[in-house]
Amino acid sequence: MSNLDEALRDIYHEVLGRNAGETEFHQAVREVLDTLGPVVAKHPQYTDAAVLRRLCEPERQIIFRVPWVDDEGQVQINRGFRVEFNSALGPYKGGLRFHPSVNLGIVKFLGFEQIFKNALTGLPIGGGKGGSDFDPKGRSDGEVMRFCQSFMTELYRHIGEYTDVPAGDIGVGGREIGYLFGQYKRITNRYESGVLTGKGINWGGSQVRTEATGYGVAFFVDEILKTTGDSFDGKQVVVSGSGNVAIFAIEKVHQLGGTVVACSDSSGYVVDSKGIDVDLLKEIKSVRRGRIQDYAEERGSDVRFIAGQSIWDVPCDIALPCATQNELDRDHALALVKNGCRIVAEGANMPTTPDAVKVFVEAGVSFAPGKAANAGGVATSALEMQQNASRDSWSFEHTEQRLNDIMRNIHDRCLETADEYGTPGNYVAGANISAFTHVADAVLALGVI
Ligand code: NDP
Ligand code: 2IT
Repeated sequence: MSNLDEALRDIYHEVLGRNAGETEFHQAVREVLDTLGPVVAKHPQYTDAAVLRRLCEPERQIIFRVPWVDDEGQVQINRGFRVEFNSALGPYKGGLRFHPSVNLGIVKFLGFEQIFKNALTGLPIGGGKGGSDFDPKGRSDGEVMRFCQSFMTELYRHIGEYTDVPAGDIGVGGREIGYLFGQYKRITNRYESGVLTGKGINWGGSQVRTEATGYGVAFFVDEILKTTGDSFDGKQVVVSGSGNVAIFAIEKVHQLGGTVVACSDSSGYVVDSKGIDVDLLKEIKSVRRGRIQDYAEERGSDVRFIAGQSIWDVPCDIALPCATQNELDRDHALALVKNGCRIVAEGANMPTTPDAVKVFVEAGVSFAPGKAANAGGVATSALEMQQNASRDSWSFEHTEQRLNDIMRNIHDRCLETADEYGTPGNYVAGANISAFTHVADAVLALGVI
């Protein structure tokens, strides 16, 4: 417990008491509260109207049974979640995660982060998140479809283009969004495109949504580099994960002149000093749904696969954690700093533990938190909603330009806010304060609801 002001400490204890055992949610709240002291001191109206306490309590939490039949004819039971956290700025917006580790605390940490991330985009979207403890790994297309249909058979009554708009996250990509949208359309008899984002290009999706999170992370890092007149040229980059976010972060880093020398999945990592071959990676991970070890085997002899070890031991100038929460701890941070890493930007949500963030800040490493650096995905989802609402579709170039502008604006707003509140260069404080004041003013304006 560092320097939490008394009022903020009370809120934190209320969150701990009310949400026992939800450690990731506690961590996400704590990280925001830790930076808000100067804001609540300057603006007593936020405390008077209990804005923070309201932001820490979801507007609605839905938990439901998801029964489905596997390929052997066995009945399987999973648990589904949708946490509709805050709708002061717009309909609840945030992804669905299908992973065996999903529980209420995980969904709440993600939903809480999403409120602030979505506020930073400047677009009219509230915060929410959902998912299931369903594990898609090793499941057939038919099993995934039946699971998605059962999941939507309950979820459909809670969502809508003006209510709550889910999208993908870990384990949920284009295939799953297709099955979910199909079932929603069938149950409601409405072609309500704006009810889900991440749709296919020929049935209501947006150009660049697939690429957006990873591209956005690379654009954000490019802005950090530009603050010192630097660029990606000649930079060695390490990216953890090899899913949607990681793949497109790697692609854009290469386009901007950097070299990604390592990436990973939950079984280990590969080192490819010539630079990761993104086309091969896409083929193995997205098309064949294979393992990162296959990459090493197919790419050739100078590529090593290292099982079960930390990717953060690989020397780099820039580290982009793009896999999952708490994947980068204090020891990993110390190793990165020792090896000369100068920039860390979170493609994943909360991948860096609080102790690791401290190591980076003390070492003068530029550290960009996920709610700023990975906001490009949800921002492009909001652009998809705009296109759906106007029954229009934009070109790749136009949409990518919008994404680039949004990421630059978020970057600049973080730095300006950090300056204004006396923590120059601190992207964590800048992101939290800027997002909080934006959403808090809307919460105040709407009264006690
Ligand atoms: P994917 O399912 O496409 O990929 C996830 C990647 O992370 C895989 O390489 C996976 O390895 C690895 N991974 C997942 N869980 C673990 C774990 N417990 N331990 C180690 N590795 C793990 O998901 P995304 O790329 O979409 O999401 C990655 C991160 O980015 C998540 O934190 C997500 O919340 C965040 N994010 C995603 C956005 C999006 O638009 N998709 C937007 C903003 C943030 P394996 O295959 O072995 O499981
Ligand atoms: O964490 C995230 O921002 C996402 N998974 C994307 C959410 C969205 O609605 O596009």
